[in-house]
Amino acid sequence: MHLLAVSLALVASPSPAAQRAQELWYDAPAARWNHALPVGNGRLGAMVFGGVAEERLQLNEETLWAGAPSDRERHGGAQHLPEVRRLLFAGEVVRAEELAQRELMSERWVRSYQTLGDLGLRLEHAEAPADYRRWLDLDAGIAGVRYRVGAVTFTREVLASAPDGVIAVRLSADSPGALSGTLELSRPGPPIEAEARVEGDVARLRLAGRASQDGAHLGVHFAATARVTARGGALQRVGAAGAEVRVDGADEVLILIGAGTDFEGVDRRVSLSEDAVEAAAARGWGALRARHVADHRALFERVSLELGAAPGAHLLPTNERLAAVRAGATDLGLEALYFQFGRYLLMGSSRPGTLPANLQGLWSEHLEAPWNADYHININLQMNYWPAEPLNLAECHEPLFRLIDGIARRGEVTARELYGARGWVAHHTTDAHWFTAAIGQTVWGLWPFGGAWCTRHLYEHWAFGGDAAFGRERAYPRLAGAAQFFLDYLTTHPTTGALVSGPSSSPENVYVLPDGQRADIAMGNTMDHMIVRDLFTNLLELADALDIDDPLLAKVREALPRIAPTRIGADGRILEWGEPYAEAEPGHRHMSHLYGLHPGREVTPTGTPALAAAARRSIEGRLAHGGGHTGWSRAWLMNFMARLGDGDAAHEHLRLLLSKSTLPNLFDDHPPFQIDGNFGGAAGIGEMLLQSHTGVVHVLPALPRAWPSGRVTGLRARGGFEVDVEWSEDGRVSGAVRSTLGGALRLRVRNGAQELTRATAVDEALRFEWMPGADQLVWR
Ligand code: FUC
Repeated sequence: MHLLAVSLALVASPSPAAQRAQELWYDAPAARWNHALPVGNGRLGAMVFGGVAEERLQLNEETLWAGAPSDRERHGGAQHLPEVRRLLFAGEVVRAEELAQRELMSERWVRSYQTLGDLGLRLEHAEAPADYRRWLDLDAGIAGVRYRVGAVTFTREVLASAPDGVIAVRLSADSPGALSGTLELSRPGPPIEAEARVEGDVARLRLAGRASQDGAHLGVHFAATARVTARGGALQRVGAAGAEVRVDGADEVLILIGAGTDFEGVDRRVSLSEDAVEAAAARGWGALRARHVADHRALFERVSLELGAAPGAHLLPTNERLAAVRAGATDLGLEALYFQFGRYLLMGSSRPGTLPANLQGLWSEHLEAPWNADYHININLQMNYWPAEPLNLAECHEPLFRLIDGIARRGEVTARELYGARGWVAHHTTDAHWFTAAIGQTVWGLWPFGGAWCTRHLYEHWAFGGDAAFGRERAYPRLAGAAQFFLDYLTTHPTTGALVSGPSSSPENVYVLPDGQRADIAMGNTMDHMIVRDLFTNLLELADALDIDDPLLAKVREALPRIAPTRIGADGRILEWGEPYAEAEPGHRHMSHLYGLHPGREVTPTGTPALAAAARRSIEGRLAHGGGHTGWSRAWLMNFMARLGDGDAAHEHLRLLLSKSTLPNLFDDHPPFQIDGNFGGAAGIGEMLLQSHTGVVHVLPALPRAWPSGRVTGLRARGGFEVDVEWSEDGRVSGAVRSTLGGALRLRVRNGAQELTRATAVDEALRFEWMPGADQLVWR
């Protein structure tokens, strides 16, 4: 809902130029995967290369994982826990670490998420192409290619339809009979079955096999179908293995691709490949396209952002705009495009009923992806979902809740076996089978806070949308189970008497002991406590609001103030560990001890100014030593700076994200490609425009000087509010807040001293205006 445009008509609806601005485009085919353009429907994805003589669509199906669920728990590991803790409290850190490594850790065996394969097209053209253009229209959700050969213009459109469950590719030409070439489905790696059949005027290419890695670990069975029709032309089976299809003299070619697996023991190979493409074919291209665009726009157009792009900026190819930013330019149009691209990617990789967006969303050409393209839950997966609520894609959050249900179930075993605790726990990473054991090295693996961090997403979904049934039935039990674990797990510090965590690492950093030895696990790390306080606070808030009566709550209330507080070191920075150890890597990419600033909410400039100042010094310390070198780390810095109210610093990190950590197709570069930075970057722009984590709807809390004027519609704030804002060079800010739940609205604008409070009714829209000179905030 665009309040400004629709209900209040303060400004005109987006201009055609603004609509064209929602496009990535290039004047040459993708030379590499990182130049290709993604389409996705949450379950199926394709990377479109846009070649002229040879087109490649690299395909994915999100459940195509090698490996199977297996029991990797360290059964009985809990008996060693007291000794590891005793050694750590006694300062015998190295011995503690050896014992923990030997007795608590499971082998690192995770298997990879894998590519489905490629659709290859070889097209016959007599001459070299001219007027080439390929694009990704974020607003329609369609990738396209257009070029001219001689007098004939060829057009290609590719979409991944959520309502129809297929990828559709349509080739056309403006002259009859101009399309000739061959098509093939293939897959790298182990042998697979590939076949082609032609029946009448329909060809069907089929690919089937089983995911494997290192031979021994067998994963899901998969099947893919590409159904090909060629209007006006002829189809025949060709190729050495008879697995290719040849098209001759067609006016138009339509390819419908479906794929499924037997993930979680449910065999959906036929239904999601063969049946899905036949059903889509019965609709025809026109209806498929229209249904896709309507479904896509219903989500995408909830939010618009204009930052006053230079006129004509969109006339330059996206890679050239990126190169200009790398050379020092600021491109406001590209910043807005990056924001919307983040929303587009979430829609494409995470829809209700699907698996969550993994480290690559769902776009991966590998058989062994970097970090297996798994679900790292020591920041990466959570970052993927930072934009979901504020950027108005709440339903795209749902797959994460499915993951939480999975790890909560398996995490009960880990809680019992590794810690002798009730409730549930998950460590630093998981996969599509939801394992929760501590795997690999202690420096990353011995960190039992991944699940608790995930639960803040359940809390946020409730806080933004106010769905009481969700709060009661889905959020509360998960938060309560995690809280139960920590009530059992936290231990009393022998000298301070405070409740502390441990043994655990501060992800994934190493500290230096006074004698020069290095270690990673400790008792009482700052992030651990911030996460547990966050969990306890969220749980109590949820229970209060929903009138939940549970004996657990009294214990949580009693434990909360006993958790060791955050400490500031002699150098003014927040201590990362319980003791003032030196970091082995002072520019480390993780800034775990700042969790309370973001995504948590216990550190705020107004509520805890000393901690906020110490957080800033901690950030400066990391940056002075090369911090922010991974894409996701840079994106996190944007969010921190926005929470500190420093729009210029946040914007500088956005510029650095674009110039140092962004690939030609705007994918985030860890390096290599990892999607978290895209989502964290989009969320960071959101945090610059609107915040609500303190209970106040704070409009433009971190507006940089680089954005003197602009307009945003459809952002969401906690408490069920939707906000439209417009600001101009003279400093005036005006906008509207719509309440979806009714209830009290507290409103603040920029750095204004005033806060307005008003009771709202459901669906009531309130207009406001702020004048900077007079620092006056009024309802209009
Ligand atoms: C965390 C990070 C790495 C990488 C990996 C997938 O472990 O420390 O940088 O992003 O996740």
